[in-house]
Amino acid sequence: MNFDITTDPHTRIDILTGERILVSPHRSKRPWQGQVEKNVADSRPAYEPSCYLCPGNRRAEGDHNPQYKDSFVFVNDYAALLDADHKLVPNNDDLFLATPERGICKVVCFSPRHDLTLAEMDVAALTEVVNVWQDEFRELSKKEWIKYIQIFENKGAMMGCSNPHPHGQIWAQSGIPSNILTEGQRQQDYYQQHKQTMLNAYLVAECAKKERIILENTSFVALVPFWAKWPFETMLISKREVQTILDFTKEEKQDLAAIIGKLTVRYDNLFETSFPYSAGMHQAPVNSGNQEGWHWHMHFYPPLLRSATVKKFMVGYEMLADAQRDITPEVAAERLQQLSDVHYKQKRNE
Ligand code: H2U
Ligand code: ZN
Repeated sequence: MNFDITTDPHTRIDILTGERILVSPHRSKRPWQGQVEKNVADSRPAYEPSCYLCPGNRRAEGDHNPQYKDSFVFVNDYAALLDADHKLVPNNDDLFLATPERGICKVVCFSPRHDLTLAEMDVAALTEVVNVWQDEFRELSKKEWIKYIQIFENKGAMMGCSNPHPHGQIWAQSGIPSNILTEGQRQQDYYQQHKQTMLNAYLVAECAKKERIILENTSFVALVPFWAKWPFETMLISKREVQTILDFTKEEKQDLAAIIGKLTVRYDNLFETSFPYSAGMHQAPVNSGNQEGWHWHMHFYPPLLRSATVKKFMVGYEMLADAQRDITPEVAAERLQQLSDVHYKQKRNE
C-alpha cells in the first residue's frame, strides 16, 4: 500500500527545532462537521476602574499609569528577571548546574482601550505597537549584557493571561534560551550549506505550493507550518532575510501591523470568540556576534481545537514523547483560508 500523507499516520519534523510531530489524519478525515459553539458577545467597558493597565489607574504595587494615548510600557512590577549583576561563581559540578540570570521584564499596553484586542485595533494603532516593539528592542539591545530579547503576547484566560486589557510582554536577558539556541544552530547549519536562510527556502517552496498560506502582503507571509503542533498554529515569516525587528523599514512595519491585524481577525472569526493564543517573535540573539542564517519569524500558538471552549491538551503521550495532532496542518490552513477578513463583531453590527 502506498503511503498517503492526507490519511495515514506519520511523523513530521519541525525544521527549526528538529522536533518530531505525530500526525494522525485518519482520526479526523472529514474537513469539518462538528458544531461551532458561538460565544455570547463579551462586553467590556472602554475604561475599567479596577484594571491595573488602564490609563490613570493605580497598579498593584502603587505606581500610577499615565493618561497614555497610544501604547504604554512599564517595567513589570513582578518581573521574573531582575537587573542585578550577580557574580558568576565558578561551578565545576556536573550534576547540579546553575548560572545567574540577569534581565529586564516589561509590560506593553497595546492600547488605552480596555475593550480592544489586536484583532479589533486599526492598522494605524497596530503600527504604533510595532514601533514600540522596535524602540524597546533598540534600547534594550544597547545594553551589552543583554543577549536575547523575547517579545510576546499571552492572550486569554485559557493561556493564563491575568487581565483582558490588550497587552504583551518583553523579557530581555543575559542568557540565550534553549529554544533560540536550537533554532539558531539549525538555521546556521542550513545557511552554511545552502547560502540562503532556511526560512527563505521554505517560504519560496510554500509560496509555490500555496497549500498552507493564509495571508500574504508585500513584506510578510502568514502560513500554517508543515510541522505545526497546535491545531491552528501559524507563523509569520518576513519575505526579506532580516534577523531582527531593527531591520524593518517603515513599510515593513506597516505590513507587519496589517498582517497581524488580519491574522488575529481570522482567528477571532474561526469560532466567533476572542481567540486565545501565545504569540511571539523569534529574533536573532543580540550582542552575541554573527548570527548567520537567522531569519525573523513570529509563532502563534493557539490552544483551541474545536470550538470557543474545547481546547487541545498537550498531555500524556505529548508530555512524555512527541506532540500529536489529528486535524492535519493542511485542513487547518484550509479552514483559516476560508474565513472573512471582517471581524465577526463588526459584521454583527452592520
Ligand atoms: P499576563 O500577560 O500574563 O497577564 O501578565 C501581565 C503582567 O502584568 C504580569 O507579568 C504584571 C504581572 O506581573 N503586573 C504588573 O506589572 N503590575 C501590576 O500592577 C499587575 C500585573
Ligand atoms: Zn484596562
